[in-house]
Amino acid sequence: MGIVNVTPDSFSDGGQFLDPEAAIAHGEELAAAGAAVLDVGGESTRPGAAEVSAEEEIERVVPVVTALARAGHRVSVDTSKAAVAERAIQAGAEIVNDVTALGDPDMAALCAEARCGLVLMHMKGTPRTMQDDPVYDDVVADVRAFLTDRMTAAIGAGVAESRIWLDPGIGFGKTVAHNLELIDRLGELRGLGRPVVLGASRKSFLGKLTGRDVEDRLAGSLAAAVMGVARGADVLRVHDVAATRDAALVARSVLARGIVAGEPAAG
Ligand code: HH2
Repeated sequence: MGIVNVTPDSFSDGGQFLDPEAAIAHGEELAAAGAAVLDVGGESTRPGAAEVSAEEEIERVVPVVTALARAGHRVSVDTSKAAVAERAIQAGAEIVNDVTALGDPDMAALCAEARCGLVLMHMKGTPRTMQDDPVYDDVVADVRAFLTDRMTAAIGAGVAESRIWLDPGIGFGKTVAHNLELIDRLGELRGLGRPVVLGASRKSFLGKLTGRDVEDRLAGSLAAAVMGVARGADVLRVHDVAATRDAALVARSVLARGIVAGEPAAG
């Protein structure tokens, strides 16, 4: 999943793709580099980010979703507002990526009606407050319980279970230790029976671990992606699609050793 941020203030590429033409060209590049899904977002969720009205978000994302969907790409819309999701779906988006996991009471019914995909992500608190000393009993158990509850709510509102993806929300109300534990124990979320999305690309825990600024976090991002693949991630939400594709392919090839092309399974 390649990230197309149509925002002035995203943490790593804010302002770079606010112009629709630039965002569309960027989406095309990510698709050519191997992205299977283009995730178009018009509101930053970084800690402390300013809120954006639905009208403003629609103005940012709809032209980009329209162009990328028309060009034949599979598009997801990264929004927590049902009004924005509705317009993006009309414009051709096939997936709603909701970082609030149905925080908008109209979101589940909309997705049920539209028969679109739905990504449910865990967040503790709101983007404004989420990094204020997050505490968990057991971060993986808490995230798993939250995602189970949100998945039940989505299904109850008529969303087909087969259309749901789950995401632990790396960096959303988590310390460095929480993020590392979630990646290491990602397999426990796969136990919920739905594809697991991992979004670690360029995030601040990588900066804390490596001492690198946001523009120098590719190596750290790739390490997180490879560990995610090793622990069972099905979808990687990333900025650097070409490099991540190669890293993920090699990691998956190692994991698939012995079960490719009729070779006998290694013991
Ligand atoms: N992370 C961000 C935004 N949306 N969606 C999912 N499913 N998973 C994530 O981990 C995730 C997400 C934050 O990253 P980014 O879009 O690069 O930055 P910003 O929120 O500042 O636009």
